[in-house]
Amino acid sequence: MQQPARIAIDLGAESCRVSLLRWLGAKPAIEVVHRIPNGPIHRGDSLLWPLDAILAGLEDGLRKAALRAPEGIASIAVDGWGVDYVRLGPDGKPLREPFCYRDERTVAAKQAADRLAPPFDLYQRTGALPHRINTVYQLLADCAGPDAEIVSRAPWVMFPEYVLYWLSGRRVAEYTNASHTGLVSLRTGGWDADLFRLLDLPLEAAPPIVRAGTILGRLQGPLAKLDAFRETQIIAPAAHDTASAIAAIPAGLHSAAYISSGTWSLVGTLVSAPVTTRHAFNAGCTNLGAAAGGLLFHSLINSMWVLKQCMDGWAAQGRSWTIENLIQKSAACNAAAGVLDMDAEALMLDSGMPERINRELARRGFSPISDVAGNEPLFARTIFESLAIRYAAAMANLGKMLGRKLERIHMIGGATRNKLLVELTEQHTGLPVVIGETESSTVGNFAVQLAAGEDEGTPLSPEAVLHWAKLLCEK
Ligand code: LRH
Repeated sequence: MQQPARIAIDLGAESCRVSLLRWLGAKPAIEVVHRIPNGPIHRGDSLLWPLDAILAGLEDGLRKAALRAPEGIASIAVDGWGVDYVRLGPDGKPLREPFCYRDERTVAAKQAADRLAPPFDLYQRTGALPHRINTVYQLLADCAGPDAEIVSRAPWVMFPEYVLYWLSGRRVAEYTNASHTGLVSLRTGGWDADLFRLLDLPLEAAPPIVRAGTILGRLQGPLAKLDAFRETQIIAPAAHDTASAIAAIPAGLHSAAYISSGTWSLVGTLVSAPVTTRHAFNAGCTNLGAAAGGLLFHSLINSMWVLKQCMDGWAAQGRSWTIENLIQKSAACNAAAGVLDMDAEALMLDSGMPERINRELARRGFSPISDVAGNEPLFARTIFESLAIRYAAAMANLGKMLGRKLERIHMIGGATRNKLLVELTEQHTGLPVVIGETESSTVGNFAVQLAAGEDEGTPLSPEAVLHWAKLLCEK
């Protein structure tokens, strides 16, 4: 039987994409039909996401996709970056533009929370590394903010699930994404009610948790009137984009690691049981839900954000570079200017990135790079080299902690197009890199939709997800 068309929405910090999967006989064809540039915006002292512009862009994308698939679209699923959320008013509409996790309000919120719930205790309860960006610290920052009266008890929904809610009318938290809030119990897989109580966060404001592959219901609203969307179901995929991306790897991961690289790099592997030892905590490894059981055990490494911030700053001064050009020219640099600590807090923040890099270089005893036209490739080379060194450290730690021999690395996401970073990664880790999908979150999103359609109502089978991932990755 001919497979019907499906749509995957992937929300990224740099762009949001609407992609269409159609079948030519038994052969799948995935096309990105619409791309919406994205990035956090400054409003006063706050760093927010332009929610209305994202939704308007998604609507345009869905209309375009409908025109391209007159045979009808069976389902739509949405994944996106983790930790951020939308607060809803009594009318079910957003109360305000959602905060970006990079907003510095969580610095104080985390310090206060650490006194009530020590980070290592939290880690052992939830498996999530208590990173300041986690939802829990953002919810606490809401309670200390100027509009706390209005927002602190208002219902919330994670960002990709907000789009699922916009499309289906159902407010849920999908498990893989919920696990990144820092509020899900490792033991039960549900919200940790004691933790909510301890931190004085209202549990009633949190949405019910559902598994990846849950069918939420029919598409609602004006789009549902389009012919192609008459029968369209809305599915919760692995809503955390990283869990979707890993679901797109067309191979078992027992003796392999993954590097999912974009704004952030995630370096890790799949484990069947959580690892919450002191060593794992000190090494900065988190345990987050995977699409079809098990956990993603990885380090979260600040990544292309640093270069993108430099590129935006240079472009504003008339020194525009394409990423392709920058990679090519940086390959020709003899060496990096030094090794950056990619985990340094200063490199997580926005604006003035070349100066931040120079301060970091100086702090580590290296000479700064003069920020003048012509030196951009040296900045890029320094970032790539530092990243590859950080990847190698993460890989060495991973092997030791798990007692597993990791023999190869599956690279997915934006870095698959960065030949220099792939080469540097092979050099520093001493392992072969298998290049996977650039749009891996989209492919994993589709794999989960297809697997969910097979056995409605039952938990996703890892074999079914792998089967579809293999088929979708065949070129
Ligand atoms: C990557 C990602 C990552 C999170 C971060 C907030 O897009 O979802 O897995 O840790 O964004």
